[in-house]
Amino acid sequence: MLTIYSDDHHLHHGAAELIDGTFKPCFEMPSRADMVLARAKAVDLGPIAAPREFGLDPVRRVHSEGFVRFLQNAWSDWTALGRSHDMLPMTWPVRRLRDVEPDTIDGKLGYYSFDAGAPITAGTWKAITASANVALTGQAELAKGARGVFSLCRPPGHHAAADYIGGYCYLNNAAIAAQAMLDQGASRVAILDVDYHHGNGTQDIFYDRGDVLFTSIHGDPRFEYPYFLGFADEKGVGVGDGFNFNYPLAAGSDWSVWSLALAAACRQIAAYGADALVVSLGVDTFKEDPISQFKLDSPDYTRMGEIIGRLGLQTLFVMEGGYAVEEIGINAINVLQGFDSTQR
Ligand code: OKP
Ligand code: ZN
Repeated sequence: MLTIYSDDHHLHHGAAELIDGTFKPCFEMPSRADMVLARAKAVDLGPIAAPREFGLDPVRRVHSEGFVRFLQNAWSDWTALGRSHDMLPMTWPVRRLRDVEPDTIDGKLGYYSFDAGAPITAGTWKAITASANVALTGQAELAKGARGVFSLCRPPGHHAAADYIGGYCYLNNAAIAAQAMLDQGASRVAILDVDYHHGNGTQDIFYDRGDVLFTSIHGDPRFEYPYFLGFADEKGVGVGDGFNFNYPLAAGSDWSVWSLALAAACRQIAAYGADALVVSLGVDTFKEDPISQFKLDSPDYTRMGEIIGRLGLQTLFVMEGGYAVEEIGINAINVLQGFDSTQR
């Protein structure tokens, strides 16, 4: 399988995230992508190519104009105040507060985010646009006829919605790629989000649409981040009604439980009649993941890839989470090797 990768992800390296009421070094760190790349090379997964530049038009197909402007200008607005440390928000427009974009960067930072888990640094804009280009280049290679492509995105994207960042995510790489497929002629695209956390951003972007089916298997929001989306009764609205499926699972879920949800999700994807599939590939479902509570083991990821491969769809894998850095490469690449093993 072809891997798309850019070294520009190194430009994004947050110092700390607010977690459990305290600042801790960011779990989402550059070595994650380095480990996945190293494993792809070690097992000779296939060629590795740099992304092409797609500009901001495909990004604006998914994200709002004001949000993209905010991200593009954020660091210069911040440093203009004499600050050189990472940006983090601290005030959010929750229930009954006004929906008005503030003039100042501190106000904008809260307006365009939903948590303090996504620091903006000097290199963040360059890294997130490179990450989107990695997804778009993978999509372009798929359009040329590849059966499967791996977009080794970092930073991840599935918590980012049309107009907010959060949970280590800025631009929604999977959503941008899915929209590009539609813009180039696909009628129906399915997104399967296997990251441990619910893909609230992706769900939100496509919630009122019937041309994208979104399905996600994740820690039940009753106990797990992002807490405020990802329940089983979220089915879509309007023409999108019936095109959203969530599988919230209990803490401690292992492959025997997780694979039942995957089988159900795959039945829905098959019934949908998608032209292509985007997989939000998080491997934070791993038993040793430091911030997660599922119990998948490394061989389970191979099985996951085989089951996805048996759908017989052109598939773009977009890297999302996974914080057990030692094993992230093994687990992510196992999925891709499992997928490739179903190719004839
Ligand atoms: C990003 B992705 C848990 C705090 C969680 C944010 C997690 C973001 C995960 N106590 N903080 O979906 O892997
Ligand atoms: Zn995750």
